[in-house]
Amino acid sequence: MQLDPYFRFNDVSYRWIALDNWTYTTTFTLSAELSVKQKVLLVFDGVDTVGSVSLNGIAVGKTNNMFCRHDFSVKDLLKDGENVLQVGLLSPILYASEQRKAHTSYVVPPECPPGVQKGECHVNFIRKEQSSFSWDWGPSFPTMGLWKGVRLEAFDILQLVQVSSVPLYNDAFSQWRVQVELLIDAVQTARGQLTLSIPELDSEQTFQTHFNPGKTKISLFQVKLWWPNGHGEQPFYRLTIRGFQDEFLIFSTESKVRVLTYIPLLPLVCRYVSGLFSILFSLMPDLSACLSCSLKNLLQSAVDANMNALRVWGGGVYEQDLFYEICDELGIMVWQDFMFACAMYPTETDFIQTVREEVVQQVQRLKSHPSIIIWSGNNENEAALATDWFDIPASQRPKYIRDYVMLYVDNIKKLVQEEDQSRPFLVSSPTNGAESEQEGWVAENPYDPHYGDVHFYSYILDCWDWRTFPRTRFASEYGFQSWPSFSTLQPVSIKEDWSYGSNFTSHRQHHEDGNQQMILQAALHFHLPNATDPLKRFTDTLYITQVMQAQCVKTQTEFYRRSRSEIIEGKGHTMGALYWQLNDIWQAPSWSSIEFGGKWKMLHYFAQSFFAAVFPVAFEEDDTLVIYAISDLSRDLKLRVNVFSWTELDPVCTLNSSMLLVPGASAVAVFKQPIASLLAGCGNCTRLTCLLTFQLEDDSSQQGPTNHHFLCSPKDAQGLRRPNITAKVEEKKTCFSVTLHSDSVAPFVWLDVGNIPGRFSSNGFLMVSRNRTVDFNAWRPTSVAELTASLTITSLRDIY
Ligand code: BMA
Repeated sequence: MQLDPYFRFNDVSYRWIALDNWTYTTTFTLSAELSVKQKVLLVFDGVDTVGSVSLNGIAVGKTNNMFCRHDFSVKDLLKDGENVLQVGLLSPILYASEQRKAHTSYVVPPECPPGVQKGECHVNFIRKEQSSFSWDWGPSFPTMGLWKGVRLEAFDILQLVQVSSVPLYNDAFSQWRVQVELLIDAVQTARGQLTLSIPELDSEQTFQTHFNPGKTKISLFQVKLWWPNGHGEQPFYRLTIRGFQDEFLIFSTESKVRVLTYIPLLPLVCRYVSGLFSILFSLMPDLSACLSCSLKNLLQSAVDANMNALRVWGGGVYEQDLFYEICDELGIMVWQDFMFACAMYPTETDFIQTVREEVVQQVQRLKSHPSIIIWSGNNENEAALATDWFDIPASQRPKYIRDYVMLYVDNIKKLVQEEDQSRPFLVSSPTNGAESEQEGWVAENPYDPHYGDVHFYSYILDCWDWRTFPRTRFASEYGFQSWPSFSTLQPVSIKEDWSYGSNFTSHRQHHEDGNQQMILQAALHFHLPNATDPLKRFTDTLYITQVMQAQCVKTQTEFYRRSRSEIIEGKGHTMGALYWQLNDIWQAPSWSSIEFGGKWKMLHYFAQSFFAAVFPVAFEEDDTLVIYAISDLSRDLKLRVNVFSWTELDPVCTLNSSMLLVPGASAVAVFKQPIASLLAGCGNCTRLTCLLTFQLEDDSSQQGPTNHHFLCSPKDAQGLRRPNITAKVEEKKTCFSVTLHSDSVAPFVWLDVGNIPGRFSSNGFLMVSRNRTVDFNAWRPTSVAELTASLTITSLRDIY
């Protein structure tokens, strides 16, 4: 049997692990240096989840919240020589179920996840990553263990537990200033002196102070602002803090300070937010070969696809420090949820108490990161109540609403605002914001496009029809599933799994009817694969799901981006589009645009274009073709439209618009023509025989990517032929190039080099030229021979 937990059906085979209790034991010898210190703390940065800690056989404390850091004072329990540390961990499944049983007064739904998820019940009763009991894109792996660092910390007088800094705007001086906060643990109160310096600013400030246990706040330093990706720089300063007592240095620490530009997101958003959600980065961090490189790679992939925002979603975990550090550096704005998702939660004192501890600790840990632009209380819990996901009897509704307000408003919101005045707090997502508040925090319809943010999913309606999408103020979730590529699935499957109807294929699908929905959506516009070779048919099917997903999310995102500057029937000014979801935690179908392992799906390549700073989008309204120029920059732009026939690689005709000023941060119509008149002026073109490409230009060159518009579904296209694309791989200085030659117009040209990790400069494109060269950046050493042998090229006409 393969031991890999991700192999085939091992998620179910390994269920016993989380049904058992486990004990971690280690021994260590106390160093002479530590043994003489006045205070010694045993620190756990994270215990997952329900644990009892003992040292040398004596109980030192308990844990029941994986999001909390714990420290236990252990000076008196330590021995010279060998010490034995034990952490006993209870099964999270059994613990959750016990908690549920003890909660007899009323039900806290949902009791269990839908059957298709093959998950565990009552996850809302345990402060643990909510998706670890399964989700609609993830397996049930209720992990247990010490998921972060464990160490001894020792000191004589005091130690700094946390240094944080937040920006505050000083109205009197019209300046941004940094407020530095020190969290101190002290054996006793001590008088001393504190020196804070930022060498880059040539600035040093010294204070006489009392080092008390708890918080010390200091406001100082005028600094430069941090801007999101695409809008400016991400400068930082090195802040040195030194504490002295009687001239002796008692501590010294250095941290990075960045000052967030205040970007009010809701209800007014002044800059467009484009990007997506990330789910938790890794299910089992230890299984990622190189955690920091894959994390960096993942976030760089987001930036390279022109995203400037990510949401750390409430069903996962508060990410590790490195995640936010990289976001700070790359200019990625983070929408940070608190870890509550798609459920009601208990409000007993113990539960609220541990949540309060979690919230304070996490805000203190994270608030220095300028990348975090907003806190949000939960994922979809307002919507769950408002639209009655859990069939709560009307008579009991007030009780659930009271609990909801108590948890997110009276506790979490209040605590966050005490800890951090520099950022807005949203109670839920989606929400109507101030309107929800007026309606008692649970709006009648939290999905109302007139207010706040909206989540919108529809798998049945035709995703090529923009009329089906809500013209929302902020599209904070939308998306479509697709399958990952064969090279991602192959290592965790065997031959008998490689068909769309196999047990494996249905086992990995955790969203009800998901596999069927993908095929039906694809069939609206494409011929489905019909190869007689079963493996080809399977890989072609994976391909068509990716084509469908990429095209659906493209259409929807284009609709949101072009809706930024207009209000129609009271709706519009869409100021953000965050699609669901960035990455995967196993090899399975999901809404992600990046596969498990980091390979870009076709959608991610599409995002590179549809999130570009300058981009043209086309749509039809009453048989009229309308093209908008979307631009984050103020530019004089003109439009060039090329009309191609499906059979020819040279344009049938070309149309040019005159130059028009497109103001920065706007979307404006630059072209409008009835399709009939457009086609009449263009050879023998009909909707079935021709298609359009179009691009924006300034006086000298093309601005932004080329886009295209199909005048019919590709399955109805007349003249679409097999393109017989050939490729030549060559080695260049820093990458490889792949030069393609095509016999005819080819939509959705997909290059795949199997399990050679890396990325193409562009992929999934429409080929309307005989030759095209793309680059391949490999993430490990490879060769022309290996790439040539691995390369497969698929385009739409190759699958039927
Ligand atoms: C959203 C998310 C997740 C879910 C996704 C797809 O609502 O918040 O709960 O995975 O939809 O169903």
